[in-house]
Amino acid sequence: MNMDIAEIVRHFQLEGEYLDGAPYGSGHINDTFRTRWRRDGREVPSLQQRINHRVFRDPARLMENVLRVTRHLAEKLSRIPGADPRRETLTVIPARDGRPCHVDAGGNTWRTYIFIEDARSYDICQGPEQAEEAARAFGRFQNFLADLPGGPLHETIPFFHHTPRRFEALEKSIEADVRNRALGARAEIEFALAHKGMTARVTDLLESGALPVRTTHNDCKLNNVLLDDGTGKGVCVIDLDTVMSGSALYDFGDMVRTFTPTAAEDETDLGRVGLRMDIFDALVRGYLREATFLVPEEIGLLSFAGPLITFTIGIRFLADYLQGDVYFKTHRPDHNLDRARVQFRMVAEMESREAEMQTLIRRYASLC
Ligand code: ADP
Ligand code: GN1
Ligand code: MG
Repeated sequence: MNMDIAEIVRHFQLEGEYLDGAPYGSGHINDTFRTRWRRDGREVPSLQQRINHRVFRDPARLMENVLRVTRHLAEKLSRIPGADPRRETLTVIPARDGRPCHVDAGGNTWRTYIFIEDARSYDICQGPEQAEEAARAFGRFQNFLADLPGGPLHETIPFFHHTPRRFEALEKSIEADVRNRALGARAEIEFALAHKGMTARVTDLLESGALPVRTTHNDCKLNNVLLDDGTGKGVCVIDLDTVMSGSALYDFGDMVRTFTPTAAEDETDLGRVGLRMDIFDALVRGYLREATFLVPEEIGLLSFAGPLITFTIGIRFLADYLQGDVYFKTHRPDHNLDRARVQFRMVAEMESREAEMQTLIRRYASLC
């Protein structure tokens, strides 16, 4: 990454003396920087992001979504005694020309958010309490968006969680095998093809109207929620680029995918990859406390949501591996294949424990 961040920050409505900036976070898509400023004798951070425009084809419309969502959340928070809208939702700091983002000479779109201090995100869940807090934050986020005015948000990535379409893309990448990698990924390809039967279960129900379409986050990874350093409470849901119409099931499933594993998303030793049922328990408890809007049809499918999105992300990693690592950032050879393997291991683990998960969900759902 060779970007002149000092040049970029000049274009935003930021006061004080710029000190320095460095890459930040572990996201797979955008480029994030934390910059430091001296303001009124105090050192303060700020957050800049370059939107990946190969992934998000229309950054201007994406920013319209972000503004609608963050303003709605800030307005809700401003009516809750003790809540802090500048900390509990993202706040866009506009460019000097008043626009929500700045386009640099190379055609890259940049934005600035208030940096939320004394909080952080985690790649691996530290325990049940953390799972409960993070799940509550995502549940509350969905709840707040249930009455978002102004009609549906723009679709920033078409068919983002459409598992049958993701499966078709995988089939094409196996067929094309442009990097001659299919042979080395034989076991993963077999696993994927054997699971075709699960792919359309939720999309069919959404399309027939049997399941509700809601405004959802669509990337409910554990590392997309900031937790308070002091109290461990969920502070702010971040990474709003994929907030759009979707199913609460994919959001819940992404929490199961990223909260419950005993190892990292890209662990190379599969012997270390397992599912923590104590974390699943806490996540269900936290989520159902806030997601009071769920209908019985959704609750009945919660135990399937984890395997479904984990499989979906697994086939996306596998397809990207076969295509030559063109979508997700990779940091070593076979990185996407390692990620796909972990996802498939987790799918198998979740499938073998689905009855246990169902029992826990029923218990908490009956308490709500
Ligand atoms: P990506 O789309 O690449 O995943 P994110 O928007 O999730 O990018 O940001 C990457 C990381 O930067 C997050 O995991 C989080 O740790 C940190 N981060 C993002 N926004 C903020 C913010 N406003 N304040 C503090 N940290 C942030
Ligand atoms: C990407 O941006 P990040 O790292 O939060 C991806 C998600 C995947 C995730 C897998 C826009 O999320 O869909 O689930 O990686 N985001 C996009 O970890 O494709
Ligand atoms: Mg992220």
